[in-house]
Amino acid sequence: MRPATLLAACLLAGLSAAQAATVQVTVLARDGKPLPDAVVILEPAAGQPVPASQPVSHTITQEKMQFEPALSLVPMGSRIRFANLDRWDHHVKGGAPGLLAAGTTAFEFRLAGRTQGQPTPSNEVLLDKTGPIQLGCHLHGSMRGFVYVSPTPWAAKTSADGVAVMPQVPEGAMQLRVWHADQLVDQANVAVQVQPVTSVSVPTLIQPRKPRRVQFDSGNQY
Ligand SMILES: [Cu+2]
Repeated sequence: MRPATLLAACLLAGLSAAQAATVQVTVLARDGKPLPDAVVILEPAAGQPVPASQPVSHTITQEKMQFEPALSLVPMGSRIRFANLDRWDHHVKGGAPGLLAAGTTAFEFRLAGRTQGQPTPSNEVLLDKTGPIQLGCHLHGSMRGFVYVSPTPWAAKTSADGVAVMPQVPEGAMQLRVWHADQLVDQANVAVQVQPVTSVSVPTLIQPRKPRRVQFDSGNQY
């Protein structure tokens, strides 16, 4: 092996070794206060290949006229089971946030109300496209929920104090994307150089519509 080739091989081996960092991101609302329930995603800046995430099976219930959890973050290829825990019917429709209100849906179905002693009415959806999905119900206009399908394994929701923590992020140049259900326009990506200890504060123009219930089904990681 020529020295140059050997050096290249060593560099590659070094890069592929676990040089992983923990990235902490604090997202701020327009008024400077911490922004909870924001989705934070890291993507390699130079378009390097992204390791495939392990898809998950996740359940969203309809209970007391609400989608629970109101915001789910799942990897690409995950399956979501919708289960109606109310005694009355719900409709479940999902689509891109801007298109759902206009009547374009990616999926929609009706779930009968639950009857005691019977299996919970449910239906499963495979998520094979990345990005945000808004959930709604034709029967109850106030029902609103969101699912974000992440294109990379480095994604997290911000907690009540606006902080998202992503472990096992490879070091190097990344693009940071922030998304929130109440954003009026897409946020500009932020360049982040991931180092062993990386802490970033991201101001945004997003102002949440109202204080939301803080709810986590399994922490702020999926
Ligand atoms: Cu409903």
